[in-house]
Amino acid sequence: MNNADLIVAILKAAGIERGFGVPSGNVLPLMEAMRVGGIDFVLTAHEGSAGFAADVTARMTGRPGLCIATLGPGATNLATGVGCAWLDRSPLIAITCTLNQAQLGRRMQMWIDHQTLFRPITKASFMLRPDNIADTVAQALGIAMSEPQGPVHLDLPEDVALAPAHPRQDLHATPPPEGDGISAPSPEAIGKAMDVLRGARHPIAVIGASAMRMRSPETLRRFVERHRIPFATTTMAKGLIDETHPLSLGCIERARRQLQRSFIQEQADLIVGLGYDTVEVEYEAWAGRTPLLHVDNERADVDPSVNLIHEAIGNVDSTVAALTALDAQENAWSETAIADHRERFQAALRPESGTFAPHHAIDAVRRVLPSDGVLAFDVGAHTHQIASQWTVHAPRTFLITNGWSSMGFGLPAAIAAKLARPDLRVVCIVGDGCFQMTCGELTVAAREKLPIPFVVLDDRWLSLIKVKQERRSFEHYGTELFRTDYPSPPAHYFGVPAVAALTPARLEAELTKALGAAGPTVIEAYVDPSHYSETVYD
Ligand SMILES: Cc1ncc(C[n+]2csc(CCOP(=O)(O)OP(=O)(O)O)c2C)c(N)n1
Ligand SMILES: [Mg+2]
Repeated sequence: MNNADLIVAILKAAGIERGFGVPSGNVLPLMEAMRVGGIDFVLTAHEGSAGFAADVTARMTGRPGLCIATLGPGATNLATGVGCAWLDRSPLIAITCTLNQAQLGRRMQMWIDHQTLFRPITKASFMLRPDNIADTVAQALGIAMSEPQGPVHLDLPEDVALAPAHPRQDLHATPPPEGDGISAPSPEAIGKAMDVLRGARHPIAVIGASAMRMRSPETLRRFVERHRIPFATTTMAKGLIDETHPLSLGCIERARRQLQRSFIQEQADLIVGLGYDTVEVEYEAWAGRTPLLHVDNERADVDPSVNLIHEAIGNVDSTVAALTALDAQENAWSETAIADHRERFQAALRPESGTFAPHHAIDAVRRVLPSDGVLAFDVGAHTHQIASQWTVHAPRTFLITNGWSSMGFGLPAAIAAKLARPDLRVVCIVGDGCFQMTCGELTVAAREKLPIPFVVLDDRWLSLIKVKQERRSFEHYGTELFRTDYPSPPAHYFGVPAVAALTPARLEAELTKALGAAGPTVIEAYVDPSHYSETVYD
């Protein structure tokens, strides 16, 4: 057994089933160990996608993701995906396979200092040495899985990978990571949170991205039902409670955000941030002067303008459970007021349009995808529209990055989700700008024979940036993707069939066909982005 075999055995014992990456000669010993040791190596077109795919694998499985790259440019490419796991708090192990130990630090082809590169975007970065493999890999897994979860980088020199494993290092030294290591808030902090809740007549709960990592997200539903508290979510937290729930207000800080802001600021007398991570959107953007009770495993990062009256910091599961155990609290909400607001919000997202609009396309996809189906999507004006418009029914069925918020997330996210959960239907929606950035990843879906429909919202613009130009009275400049119309997509991209959809009905028909196909399909929906100027960044 060499050290690469030992690393693979430890990762496998931690529940890792596959890793994503792009090889070089230096990576081959690790890849061979993966082949023999039973962790699949999934070749991606770009290392950034390998990072995104590893992040999403962790979200879908609850176990760390794995991504692999060569040194230098492989590492810098990988960093784009690792950064996603850093700001979105996903546990993963990123391995860069580098030169032999004696060559490190010299002026040599491709070499840069990986520890310096990865330090700002990981929880830790370690150099693997022949005598520290088992302990370091076990430590890396423990760090990645402990709260707040995140990526850990391992640098693996080629001679270390190939050296025989040290006889004193064995797998039994590496317990699989368990527990999030965060204790409940103090009884005083919980008691004060209860007092705050008791005093509210119009409380609103706003669920955020930390809550995605709760052991029992169903406690959230019990909490809002117990006290009859209307709830909204951030983009990433959608689906932790089924959004068809009568207490659901929808998503904040996305399309038609002003309607959500004014409802909260005018109607609520208390905001309860539940697992709220300000990385998605800072409280001061939408909370006004409404009193805020912050429940999370970390203190809130707030501007002094925020009326933060109490923080219950500690394990979110136990805090929410404790608040749920409190006697049911009366409040002054009427169900009609909540339902009316929800309807007004949803109607405003769908302005009249004589053309095929993004909101038509998004509704068409929702109609076809079953309620337990997974939507992976990308970053742009379409993200804002989808986040506000799409109804999510279950956790882990709505995959987006909103902390890192990087273009290029959608395709690898859909691929990783389908590989992790082949039993679920998976659809990907991407903007045309994002598609241009990452369309090479279609080959991964084709190679793995994944029946994923990739719906490209072909609007000829970097629409989000175009809308921002309009809001700031700048000219449209450098944001148009195509000047001329083109009548139909090519027959295929890298062998993946491509079809056009010019109407919602055609999109639904093509989607239904694509979900039953033997491999991926690209569906190019030619949409008119005009309504974004009204609905996005309002
Ligand atoms: C890696 C990266 N580069 C740039 C941006 C800034 N950005 C955000 S959205 C966007 C436009 C995306 O265009 P498209 O995919 O066509 O989506 P649309 O806005 O048209 O819906 C850009 C350039 C980003 N978030 N990530
Ligand atoms: Mg676009």
